[in-house]
Amino acid sequence: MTEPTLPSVRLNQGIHVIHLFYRVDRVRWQQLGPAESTDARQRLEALCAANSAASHPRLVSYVNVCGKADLAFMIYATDLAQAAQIHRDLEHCFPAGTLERVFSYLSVTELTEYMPSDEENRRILIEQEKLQPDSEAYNQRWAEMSKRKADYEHYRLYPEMPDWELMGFYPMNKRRHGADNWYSLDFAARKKLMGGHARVGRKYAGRISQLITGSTGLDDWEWGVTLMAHQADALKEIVYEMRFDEVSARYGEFGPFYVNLRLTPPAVWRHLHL
Ligand code: 76R
Repeated sequence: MTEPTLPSVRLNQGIHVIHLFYRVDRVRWQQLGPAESTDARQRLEALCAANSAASHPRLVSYVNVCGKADLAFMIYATDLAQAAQIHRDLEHCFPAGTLERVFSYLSVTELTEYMPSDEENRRILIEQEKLQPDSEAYNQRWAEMSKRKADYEHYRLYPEMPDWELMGFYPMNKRRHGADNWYSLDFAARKKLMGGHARVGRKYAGRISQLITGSTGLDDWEWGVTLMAHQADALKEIVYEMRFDEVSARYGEFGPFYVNLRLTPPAVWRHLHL
């Protein structure tokens, strides 16, 4: 394959994430010889292997459960052109006319506006932990907090998502209707509401690993929600519990839900009888 000569299109920070959902045209697929199916699988395996970094570039294959789609993919890439190229190379793995795209989503990783500020962290050390500013103990705790914050921010921007058995995806908006307009709340009110949201979310540590990617101005919804899980009840419980939280109850609007199994290309082929 020749090197793509695309313009480099990078973010100030973070990476691009693409979710893709395809149906396989079974009638067209039946017309293929066995060698064509094997060739397609091998091309896809090679493309996944070439894009298998822990964070990015990364191409991960899934199958959709229940048939809203057959195949699903996630692409993670620093450069939009690289993400776009992986998308096209992925489609190029398949014989012409065999793939029909049923849903796609473009979003980017981002830092949250709602993390504690340095001033709030300083107050925690002085008022809650009763440390003397500039004492050795204070400086040590400050260094610990700063390291944790830097690690956390790095992980938000350059996520290393686990290959758990399930990947749930849905897009969402914050409501902008009449009295329920998220965007007319002031920052302090939004921050307080998001604090409640995060408390619910943290209860699912170990059962859910979440990736919230921003897509305002990039795709038809404002965020993509990707939830890795080992079991479907974890997906159901977190979404159910969050529905009672004011941020979701009052301001959340949701698009279609896709539940997908993580399978490598050979397992995808066996599962879908390709
Ligand atoms: O990043 C953090 O952990 C800080 C706290 C936090 C923020 C800022 C957080 C925690 N989220 C944040 C932002 Mn979330 N999240 C969702 C959904 O179905 C629904 O009702 C909502 C879909 C889930 C399931 C979820 C899970 N979160 C956001 C935003 C952006 C809002 C904005 O900027 O205005 C959206 C749209 C959103 C939606 N969230 C968590 C979780 C979980 C599991 C956590 C805890 C993560 C952890 O501490 O490890």
